[in-house]
Amino acid sequence: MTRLDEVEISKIITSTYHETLLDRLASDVVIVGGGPSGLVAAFLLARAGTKVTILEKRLSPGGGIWGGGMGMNVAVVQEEAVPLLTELAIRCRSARDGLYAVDTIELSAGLCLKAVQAGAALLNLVTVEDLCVRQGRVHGVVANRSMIYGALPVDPIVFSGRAVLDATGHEAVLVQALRKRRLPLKIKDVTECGEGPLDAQQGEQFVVDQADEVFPGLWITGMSVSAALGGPRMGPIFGGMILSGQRIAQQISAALAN
Ligand code: 48F
Repeated sequence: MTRLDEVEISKIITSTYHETLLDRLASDVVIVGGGPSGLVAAFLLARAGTKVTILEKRLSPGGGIWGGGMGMNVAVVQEEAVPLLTELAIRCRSARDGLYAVDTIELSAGLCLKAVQAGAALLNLVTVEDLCVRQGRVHGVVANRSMIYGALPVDPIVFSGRAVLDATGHEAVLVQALRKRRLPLKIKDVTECGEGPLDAQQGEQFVVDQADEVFPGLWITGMSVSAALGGPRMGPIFGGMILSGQRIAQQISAALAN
């Protein structure tokens, strides 16, 4: 067995982590939220050679996938999402009428694994609380350790990106940060209502069709789209999240290429 020195173990953790942190203070794309939509966007962008950093406030990324429906760890996806999941080696079992069952452990773990292996850096336990805006354009996010955020009077630090993606799910944290300042979004103002009542068919289409740039430098994907625009919620069906992440990756790639 290799001889162990506890301080050496701590040095490896500290130096490796800080090397990544230093490198990732400036990225091409900062993705806030490691749920299905953010992870899919991260995978596709990173695979295309884009420098992607995901900031996730919880210990475990995966967002709303893990619990499936009512804690039963099965996710349902539509057949349109199956080709991408198959490419990611995530198994989808045909159920009925164009619907497939996916083990949520395999889905969460698979999306995380593929995004990181494609080159995205995922920093967990980091809570994003605000945006940096200069000359009418988002150019970064303001973040703190999740354990510090809201608990201790300690200043945050900044992660910059040429593009920032709000993939924070039901909270649409970054869109709300702009709304609070009354900064002019390219979308209608729905500050009062947020998400609409559950309608799986409409909700799934909505998060794909409406995923877009909402302010110069800021894009939205997944449930953030519904939360930001007042679209319907959709319950435990995940194809829309996968396809929304795919759509926004294409948009961001095109924007960065210009
Ligand atoms: O909620 P989440 O899974 O968002 P999504 O990718 O997918 C939605 C579905 O899971 C589900 C659904 C399907 O029908 O309705 O809800 O749109 O993932 C959002 C991630 O963002 C993290 C949060 O912990 C979660 O992992 N997050 C939220 N706020 C912050 C954040 C924040 N301020 N800073 C960093 N991460």
